[in-house]
Amino acid sequence: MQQQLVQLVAAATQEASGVSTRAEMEAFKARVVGPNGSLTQVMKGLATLSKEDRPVVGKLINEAKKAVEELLATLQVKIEESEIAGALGAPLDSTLPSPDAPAGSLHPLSRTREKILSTLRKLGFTVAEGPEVETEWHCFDALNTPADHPARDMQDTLYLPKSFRSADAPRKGEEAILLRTHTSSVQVRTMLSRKPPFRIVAPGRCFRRDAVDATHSANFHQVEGLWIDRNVTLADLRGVLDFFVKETFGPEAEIRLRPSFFPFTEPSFEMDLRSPNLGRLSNRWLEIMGCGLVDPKVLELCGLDPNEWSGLAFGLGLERIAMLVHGIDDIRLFYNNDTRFLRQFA
Ligand code: FA5
Repeated sequence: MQQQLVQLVAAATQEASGVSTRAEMEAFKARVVGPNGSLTQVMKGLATLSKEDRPVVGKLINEAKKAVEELLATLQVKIEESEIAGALGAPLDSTLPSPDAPAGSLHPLSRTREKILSTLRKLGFTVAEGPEVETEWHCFDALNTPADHPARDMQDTLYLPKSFRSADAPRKGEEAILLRTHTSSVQVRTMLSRKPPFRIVAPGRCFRRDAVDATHSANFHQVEGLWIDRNVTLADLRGVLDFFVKETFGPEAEIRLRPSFFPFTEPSFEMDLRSPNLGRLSNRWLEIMGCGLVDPKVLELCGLDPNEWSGLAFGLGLERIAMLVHGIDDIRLFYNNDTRFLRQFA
């Protein structure tokens, strides 16, 4: 019987090599494992064997059955592939992208960020980055923000446990570590690490303990601009901001610098924008960013001689710009990942 089984598997293997269609495979299957198939007949003979021979032959039958099942599985794959190739008119290429996956598109915040960066690149600004986990010194002290300034209050700043330290944070005593509240910390890092003159633009995430509403989020994005050179003036600031606003909101857009206060700029301004292209907000003055000339104290704290160097700086909220450009009235829509919202910007 062992000999019979070996021959049976050999014959089945030989026969399988000639099978090329689904109908031929079904017929082959019936001839071997169907009710009257060759292997089924051998299995029926098992009952006639002695009690001693049965386990030995049973094992051989199982092995033959397994070999036939493998032949059938291989045939199944071969036939499916040839059927697909027939339908496609070409061999199957499983590395091709699925036709069902629609192309994605940039998130409206990424799109707005790219537009802002490309506008500022035209004016010679290059992109700079800094850590989101920042030291208190980079976020506040170096920006002339004394320890009792409200911006450092535990109420609106997210401090991290003392045990947590960012990889490049200087290990100075007990200095507090926090999630940066603005991208102005990148100004400090750039002044400390680069030799002027330079113009940088720093996009990135910021974190504040602000109550979330239609215009505020605890995690939002800013874009910071810094230009350090000799004899940088308010005329340069106005020129940069006017160009930025016209590129972003159209050539009719106007700007207004309204005196304000930031500890790290002197003089400081809120920049307002007015444009006829803003739907229901058209022709109204809208506050969109803080700006000013870099305070000489900040230059000094960052190792630059204020008698030689001067600078301008500005910082805007990315969400605020994207909301104005697209007429979006709730900041939370940016973070919900609802594809019905996102698809409108594809
Ligand atoms: C600052 O953060 C200054 N560092 C900006 C600056 C840079 C001034 C350089 C001068 C020179 P302010 O706190 O106003 O300023 O924030 C700037 C912008 O960030 C705001 O106009 C607003 O659009 C955005 N912003 C602030 N807090 C939130 C928030 N919780 N959610 C969304 N956007 C916010």
